[in-house]
Amino acid sequence: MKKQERRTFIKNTLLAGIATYVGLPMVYAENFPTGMEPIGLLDKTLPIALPGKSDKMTVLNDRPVNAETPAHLLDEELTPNNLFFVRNNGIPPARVDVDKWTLTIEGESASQSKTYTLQDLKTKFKNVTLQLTLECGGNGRSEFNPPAKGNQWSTGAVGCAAWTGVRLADVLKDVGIKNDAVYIGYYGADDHLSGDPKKQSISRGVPIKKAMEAESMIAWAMNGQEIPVLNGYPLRLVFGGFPASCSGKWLEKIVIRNKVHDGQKMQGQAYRTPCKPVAPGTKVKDEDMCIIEEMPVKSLITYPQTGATIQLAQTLPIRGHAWTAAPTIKAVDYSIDFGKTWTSCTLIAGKNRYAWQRFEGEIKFPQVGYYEVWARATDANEDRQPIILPGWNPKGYLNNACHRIAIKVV
Ligand SMILES: Nc1nc2c(c(=O)[nH]1)N[C@H]1C(S)=C(S)[C@@H](COP(=O)(O)O)O[C@H]1N2
Ligand SMILES: [Mo]
Repeated sequence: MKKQERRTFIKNTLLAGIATYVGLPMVYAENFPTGMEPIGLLDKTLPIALPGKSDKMTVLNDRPVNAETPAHLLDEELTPNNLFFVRNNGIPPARVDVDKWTLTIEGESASQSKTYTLQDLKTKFKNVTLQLTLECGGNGRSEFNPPAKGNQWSTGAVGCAAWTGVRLADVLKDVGIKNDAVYIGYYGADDHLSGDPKKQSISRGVPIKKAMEAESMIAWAMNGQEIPVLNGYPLRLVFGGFPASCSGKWLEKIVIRNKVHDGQKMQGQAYRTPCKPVAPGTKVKDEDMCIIEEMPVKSLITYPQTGATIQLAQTLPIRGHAWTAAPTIKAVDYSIDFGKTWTSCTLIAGKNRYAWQRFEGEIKFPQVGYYEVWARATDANEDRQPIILPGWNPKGYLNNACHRIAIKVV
């Protein structure tokens, strides 16, 4: 990390009152003089810990913060808060006063403008807890060739948590939705990287039909705890099945629009793929790019860790999760012969729609050697993961190729 970047990063985390130094909170951080660097951090050999996050995460960037989760650390039914991936486009709000936090709903297709405190949301509407999978549209980007610019996510920009909050539909209905509503857009309290208060780092949204789904939420808790600062504390949107970029963090405002929301990163090439497939490397005009809506079927092997060694006499248990925007996952199969034959796994039903589903299998290997275990999910729409790579696209979105792990049988 460059010195200037490091300084800004430290200053920002300090201001947030959430500075962590090798995983510990910095006590009395509010007294620490601005412009001074903690002596511990001047020692470049010490790792910088992300606030509220495990040091086992892979940090891709620290300004803005982007970190993903190694596959074997996603083995639990629900992703622990300290292991849930982070994708920030800007700088999280410096200070959050929960008691003063408000959410305003307005827009040309809202019958009125209405502002709620967190307490209002918690008490006026039915509280729900749902297991929802969030996956960044760019997860898997690192495999595309020619490479696409942006965070080089491998497989870990995904997680599934139990989110507690209210249904977005209940709140929108309380405000009143005009007949001409087509989209909702969000605004969060994070700052643009430039520091310009007039600029948004990101302001995306979803079609009104998606907003009104029973699983579309405004959440204040994650796995029964406060949402980590880096994941949107104290309030965020959560939409399963759509790119996670739609799930606005540090949520302050929702606009009900009479046209497709035109906020930051809704236009141009961002979060869009070519409307018609293109050859790898093709430059595609903005008007030929379409907004990503439903995320494709996908799965991840979370046990064992890639590279595991087993004895020939042993049976290898495997497991992982599969998810889709379709109503359910229908099947997960595995192959140990590079896709020639497939064996079906046991599949466990999800708690609710958009929860990822556990799959399990047991493998007996025929002889000593190097193997790969490939997993392939098929959903209720009969959509199935491609073995190698799906269609190339300029920004490297939607890579739902089969996950592969290496196994040594000795
Ligand atoms: N306000 C705000 N919301 C945001 C973002 C952001 O930078 N600012 N990033 C988006 C993107 S691109 C993704 S993939 C998800 C990531 O959510 P997570 O960091 O909680 O995993 O948040 C989305 N919501
Ligand atoms: Mo994202």
